[in-house]
Amino acid sequence: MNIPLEGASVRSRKLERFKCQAVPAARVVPTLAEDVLQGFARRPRVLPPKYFYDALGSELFDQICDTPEYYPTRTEARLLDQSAHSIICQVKPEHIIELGSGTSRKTAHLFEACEANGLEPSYWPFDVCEEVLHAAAEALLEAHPWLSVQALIGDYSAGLAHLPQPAGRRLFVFLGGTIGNLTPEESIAFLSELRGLMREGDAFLLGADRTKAPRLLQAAYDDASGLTAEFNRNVLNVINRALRGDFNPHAFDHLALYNEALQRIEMYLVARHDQEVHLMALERRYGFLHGERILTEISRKFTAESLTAELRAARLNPIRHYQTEDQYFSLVLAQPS
Ligand code: SAH
Ligand code: AVI
Repeated sequence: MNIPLEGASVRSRKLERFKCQAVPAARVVPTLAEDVLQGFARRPRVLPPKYFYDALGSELFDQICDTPEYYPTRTEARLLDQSAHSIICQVKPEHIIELGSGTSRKTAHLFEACEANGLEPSYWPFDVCEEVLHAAAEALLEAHPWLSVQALIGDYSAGLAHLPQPAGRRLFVFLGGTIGNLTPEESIAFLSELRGLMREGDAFLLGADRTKAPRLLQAAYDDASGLTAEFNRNVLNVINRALRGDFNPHAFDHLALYNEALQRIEMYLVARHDQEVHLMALERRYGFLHGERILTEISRKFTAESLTAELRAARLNPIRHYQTEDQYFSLVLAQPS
């Protein structure tokens, strides 16, 4: 097989268009050790979802996006494809800043609309997972020869105040329905903080998953190929590595339930039998009873009204609401009110 080798000059031109920096925390957030200590003191035990995303977790999430059951990615991609031109023409961004950008696969629709409208914004993907930022940048630099990528590594729960503030009109983007992984309180605090950074002319594009038949939601979070289960269990590998632990991920079952009252998916790891886990770095042993659950993620689902209300609570004014015909997914373009 002939694999074309990339010329040194092509490679160096790509590198000139790529920068990567860490975003310092704007406030102190618990370390992984503190999150485990606090989360395991609660009942049910709980872990923050940001720990899913080591290199393997990001890769597993990317594979989940292609499963037949996980409708959000392809639905949002279709919606972005249909609405990107309208969004870009309204905002005319000089910078696109994406929070929790992951592989940036869907963001490509925005870049294509920029290209078609003679705009060349710079792209600032912000993610907690360094590996996914590098992989995303590599693909984007290849696909868009005009694009410069300023990757930002950091944890948005530690605040946004130290995000770089490039001059010019900015489109902030938060896709995938990741807003639903925050509690309502966390979400309003996060959106308010973002609102505080926004200047006249800036805009915010939010992707959010909608309420729908519980069986569709549950299937999306429990795919037949078992990828979501592997993604869920992987958080135990992350803890083992960070805290010299001896969790056996296979001693836990994956469980995804739709909580209708709270309009959210709840993802749990359920102990398959009584067991004790040693976290050496914490000098602690934790007992898990057969059937005991660890809450690893919530994924809230919105109505058009609850989504608008959440944005308004953060003083963000929705100016356009794009939704698929089946109302499976929403994209809302908002401006500071
Ligand atoms: N936006 C992409 C990826 C969604 S997956 C999409 O729509 O497909 C969620 C992404 O958010 C992951 O890449 C994860 O690493 C990132 N993430 C999760 N918690 C984060 C945090 N606290 N700070 C920064 N990034 C975070
Ligand atoms: C990143 N986030 C929006 C995903 C979701 O749907 O809540 C994470 C995920 N968890 C299980 N599958 C996907």
